Amino acid sequence: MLRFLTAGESHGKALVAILDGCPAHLPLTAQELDRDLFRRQLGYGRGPRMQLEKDRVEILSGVRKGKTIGSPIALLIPNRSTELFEKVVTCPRPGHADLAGALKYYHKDIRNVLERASARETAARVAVGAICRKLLGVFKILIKSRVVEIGGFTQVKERQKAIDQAKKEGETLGGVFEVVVKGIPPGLGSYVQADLRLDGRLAQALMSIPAVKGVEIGLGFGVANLPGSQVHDEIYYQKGKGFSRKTNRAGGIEGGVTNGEPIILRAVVKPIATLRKPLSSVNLLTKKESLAHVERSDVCAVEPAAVVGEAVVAFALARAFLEKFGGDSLEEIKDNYSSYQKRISML
Ligand code: EPS
Repeated sequence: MLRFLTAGESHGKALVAILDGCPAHLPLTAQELDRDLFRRQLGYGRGPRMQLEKDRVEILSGVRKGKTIGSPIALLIPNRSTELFEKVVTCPRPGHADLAGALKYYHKDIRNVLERASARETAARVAVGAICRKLLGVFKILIKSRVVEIGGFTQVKERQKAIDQAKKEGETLGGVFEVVVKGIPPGLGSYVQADLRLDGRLAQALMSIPAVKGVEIGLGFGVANLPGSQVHDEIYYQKGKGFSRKTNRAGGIEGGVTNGEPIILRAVVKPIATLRKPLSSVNLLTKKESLAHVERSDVCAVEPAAVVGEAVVAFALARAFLEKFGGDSLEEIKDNYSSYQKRISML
């Protein structure tokens, strides 16, 4: 089974991840993972931290002579900016994990919460996702993302203007991003058990990204006011070409199973919880009314969230792909995949 864990605090020594269950003989270099780490650092409205960091991954294990060997892949991404690690925080920010985390773990210093709750953890997930993307790429499965809107604006110039304005006002902005997956075979996921449904698994993956508040698949919430004939994708058949659709309103998943059409996912990201013009809060120690903690942060993180979206989708799909075609080596998986392709062409 493909699985991973991450560890590391935002201003601690490093972020780490272990990806377990990756098949042997997948060509892999740290530079390939760095490409996605670099993309995650971009985006209009990011804070000063991204000027300080140069996220690069070191592959500590699981790769030999440029190829995976089937053993766990351990990844290390050092933090450059560690100076805030000792600074005590006592005024929780509404919208962050600060208060809920302090109550849950009985922390009197919120630093103990925010260091791990920070979206910086997503750097480790992006590195893991980049390996999954590489694996899926062998089977010509491609994952892309784009920002749909920020602060209600779709055009890049307007979006940037809105971010500039928010920054001036000490505000933050959210938005929507989309992830599209092409080349995915039919048959990933399953309808036979709740936890195997791929739509549920993808929604969980996207919802687990900090600040994501909602996920749509295909038409998503748009189906609410449409009749069935405008929601479902009619089925056609051509000899030699097989089954096809003229529309993809389902977003590539029916009954929790991929149907061979591109997977289309959208996620809404809330405005970041650290406001330079802080919201009202209460000091954890004195219980007196106080303004929420202000710490260096981003004004808008929708662009990096889209890159993280690609990564978490890559992991969820790689896991489902290996469930169906899994083997211990790439060669074994290729055999399984091509025999399945041959079989479904005979249906
Ligand atoms: C982030 C690093 C953080 C924040 C941001 C994401 O760095 P710092 O706290 O040192 O500025 O920029 O974290 C948050 C938005 C958050 O809510 O914690 C990163 O690497 O993506």
